Amino acid sequence: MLNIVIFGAPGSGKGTQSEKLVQRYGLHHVSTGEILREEIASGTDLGNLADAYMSKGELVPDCIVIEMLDGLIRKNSHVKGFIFDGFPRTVPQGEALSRMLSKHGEDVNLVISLEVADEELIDRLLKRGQISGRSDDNRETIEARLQVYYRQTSPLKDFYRERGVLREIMGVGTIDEIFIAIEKEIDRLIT
Ligand code: B4P
Repeated sequence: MLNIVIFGAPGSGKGTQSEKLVQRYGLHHVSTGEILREEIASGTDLGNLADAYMSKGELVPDCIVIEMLDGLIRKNSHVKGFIFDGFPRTVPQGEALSRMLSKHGEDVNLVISLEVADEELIDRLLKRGQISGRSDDNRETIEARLQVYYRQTSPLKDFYRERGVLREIMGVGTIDEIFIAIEKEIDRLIT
């Protein structure tokens, strides 16, 4: 199995690059943000709970997201590998992911961290908000999400650096240029 984490601040291009990676490598895409938004749209109990956090730019509690992922990995243990997009977002989530994968004799093979300056992130998300109507793409919530990223999510970079799997990639440029840089890292690993 090839298990890749696409990591980065909100708006760094995780979702955008993940879609291209799925097409290129045939991996199973797991976007916790997408799953949670679908739950919200369907009005499930999980969706209502998640909405209370997401609309404020906060993270949904670890125990909820980890349980969600555990079921998903178990159900898809036959796939070629996973692209984890937006998961893990905290160190406990990172530890849980390794535990869950180890049950299948696997671990995270590569973490691609997309590096983008805050002003560019804010700009992208404000633009997306105008088209997508996403409730968390407004200035106040974007700023809260960035703070949450630096406080709760960015410590994962050291977590993965210590494990020797972190690769930092400049997330600025055209979508295709960034994709080529990611592809190089993956191809180095699998060839
Ligand atoms: P996510 O759905 O993961 O969303 P994101 O971080 O905002 O977006 P992403 O980085 O994927 O940006 P994109 O490619 O779309 O999370 C949303 C919320 O869900 C979180 O805040 C949290 O509340 C909750 N959540 C999710 N996972 C969780 C977890 N594990 N634990 C707890 N809570 C969780 O790109 C953004 C924009 O930039 C797009 O419009 C795109 O077109 C544009 N863009 C991309 N690449 C570009 C480039 N190279 N140049 C110019 N623009 C570009």
